Order: sequence, then C-alpha cells, then structure tokens
Amino acid sequence: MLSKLAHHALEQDGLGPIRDKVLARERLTDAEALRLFEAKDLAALGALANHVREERHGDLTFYNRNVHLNFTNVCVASCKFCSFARPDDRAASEGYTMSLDEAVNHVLSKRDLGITEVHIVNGLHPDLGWEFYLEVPRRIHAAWPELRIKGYTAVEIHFFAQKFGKSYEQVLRELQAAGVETLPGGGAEIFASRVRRKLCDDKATAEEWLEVHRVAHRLGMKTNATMLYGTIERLEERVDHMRRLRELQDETGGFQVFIPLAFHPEHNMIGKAFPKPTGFDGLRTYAVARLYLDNFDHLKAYWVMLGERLAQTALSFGVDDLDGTVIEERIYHMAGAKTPQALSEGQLHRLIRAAGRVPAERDSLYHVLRVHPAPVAA
Ligand code: V47
Repeated sequence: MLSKLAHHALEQDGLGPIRDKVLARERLTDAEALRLFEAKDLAALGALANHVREERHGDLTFYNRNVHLNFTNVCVASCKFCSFARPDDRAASEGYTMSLDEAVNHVLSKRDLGITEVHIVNGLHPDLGWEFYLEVPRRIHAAWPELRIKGYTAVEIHFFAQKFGKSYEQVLRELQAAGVETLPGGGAEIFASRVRRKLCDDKATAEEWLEVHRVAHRLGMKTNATMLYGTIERLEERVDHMRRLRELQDETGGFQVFIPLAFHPEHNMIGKAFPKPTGFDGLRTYAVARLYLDNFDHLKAYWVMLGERLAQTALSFGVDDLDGTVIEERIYHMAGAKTPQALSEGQLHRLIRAAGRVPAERDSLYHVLRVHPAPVAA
C-alpha cells in the first residue's frame, strides 16, 4: 500500500494525477512518463513503483542460477559504447574465439554448480559458419537436457539471417530445434534512429530488432528486452524506446522482462565523453519503467553492471529480479565493471533478505523453483 507520506509527497511534486492513474491501474501516456523522469522526490516516485511491484509480486524477488557463454568477441559491428568487441582473432588485439569443444566444455564444466540456464551472447564474427552456431546449443542440450538455453540476441539473429541467406523464422526454427528456448534482450540499445545513427549504425535497426522478437514470439519463444541508457539519448528517447516495447508486448505478450542497462564508460570510444550514469538516474529509470511498462511482468536490475548495492536498493524502486549468479561474465567486466565475476546463491539471498524481500529461485521462464523464506532464528 502507498503510504500517506508518499501520497502527499507525490502531490507536492505535482504528480497527484499520475499517482491516481497508477492507483486506478490506468495506462500512463508518454508525456506522463516523461513527467515522472523529472520527479524531484525520488523516494516518493520509488514508493509508487514499489506499490505496483508489490501488487504484482509481493515481496518475492527472483533470481536464477546461470552461467554466461561469450564464445567470441570478434565483431564486424562498431558500436561506440562497446568495450567487448574486437576486430579480429589476434591475441595482440585481445580478440578470441573458442573452439566448439571449448565453448561446450565451458558450460558442461559447470555441471556440479546447480545451474539451470546458460546465457549466450557473442560478437558478430565474420567467418564462423552457421553449423557452429547450431552445434554449440545442440551439443550442450544433448549432454545436459535440463539446462535451459537462452541464446543469441536479436542483433545476432539478424546477422545470421543476412549472412546465411535465411529468414528470421528459418534461423529461429533451426535454433529452437538445436535447443535454444529463449532469447536474451541485448542489442536493443536505444531505438531512436538519431541515437542509432551515431552509436551503432552498422547492425540491426530498431525495426529489425523488434521484428526478430515479433517472429520469436509467434514461434512460441519468450524473450527479454534491454535499454542501454546514459549516453547521448534524451529522456524522450528513453520513453520512445519503452513505448515501442509496450506496443509489441500488447501485440504478442512474448516479453518476460525489461532490463535497463547503465552505460559503462571504460575502454570504449565514448567513455571519455559520458561518465557512468548516476545512482539517482538508475533508480528513477527503474521506477519509470515499472510504472510505464504496465504489460511487463518483470523488471530486472542486472547487478553485474549496477553493482550489488544499487541493485539491492532498486528492489525498493520497482525491481523484482536480480538476474542470477552470472558465472564468468565478460561484456561488462571488459567495460570496467568492478563487481565480482559471480555471486553465490547465499550472497544473493543476503542482498534480497537485507532489503526485506523473499528470495525466489526461478527458471528461464519465471516458474518459481524454490522460495527461500528467512531461516527461523533458533
Ligand atoms: O547489447 C555493451 C550492452 C548488451 C556496454 O536478457 C553495454 O537477461 C553498458 O544482452 N555499457 C549485452 N552496456 C548484454 C545483454 C544482457 C545482459 C544481461 C541480461 C540480459 C538478459 C541480457 O550489453 C549489449 C549492449 O546493450 N553493452 N557494452 C557498455 N559499455
């Protein structure tokens, strides 16, 4: 329930009408989302987002036990915010491409860790063949059928379609047959063409990204959606980004979760011009997303890039998902993330419980595997 104090503070901030719409479960307009971005009272904005979060999920806070596989960082695209990609495989340029055995063993070697999902994201390699992209999930799936495979962003799917002369549907059907079940949300960045032209003009456009997800949803795949914030985008462009996602979600219902990703400035072309977004900006972005994206069930704070402390705080600003144990993440650590390479389940429980929430381990499709209420004191 929204406290009297928050009720009053929102009134004082001129947000009374928006508050009342949220409480009446009415959809917010783009102008209202923009107005929320300008809220001065962050705590009151967070309380409103938290109200919606608790209506949907109570205190449950989701996480999973996952491992990341980034089998190559060699990439033909030149996204200016990226610290992970390299132009070729030479060790001197820190490019790498795992062999098929290395990629598969990277995952299978984690068998004893209780992991339920592998998350696969890579650079757009100029020379790897289609069979390689299929064989990685196929072999993982054959050796470890219970492991859920979340694999390849829409940008990679678009790249495969172009490179191998296939439709999105063909690519996705072949990946499904190889064991890929869901798609990660990467590559969305900011949809506005002004931003894409300047930051990433040589990969899938916004329309192509959305179309890949539309087709995946039609084929019964659940997918995720991200938004990279904190570079050249205007607040209107963040709202525009979320509007396009909300529209596609109205059409298909196939998105599981929205994941704002804070820009990490180290070792990339624009890092000197744009520092890491502030904590205030991160928290208001989560709160606005929770309030505006009324048709998304889940909102994820990816602790790897936010840092554990801010991710934990975000649990009071609309967030209900902390991603997972994330073993061996590379994309953010190459961009300067100082967070650990992985968190144990116990560490995740501690963060969640200390925020007054209840940890719930989920699978890739957000089915609850186990709820972990606080241990009863002796
Ligand atoms: O598409 C790259 C972003 C994404 C930087 O679906 C950067 O559960 C900030 O897809 N600063 C890849 N962001 C990561 C991704 C992801 C991550 C966590 C969870 C899920 C999910 C998906 O990372 C890229 C790009 O938007 N990115 N470089 C950077 N320097």
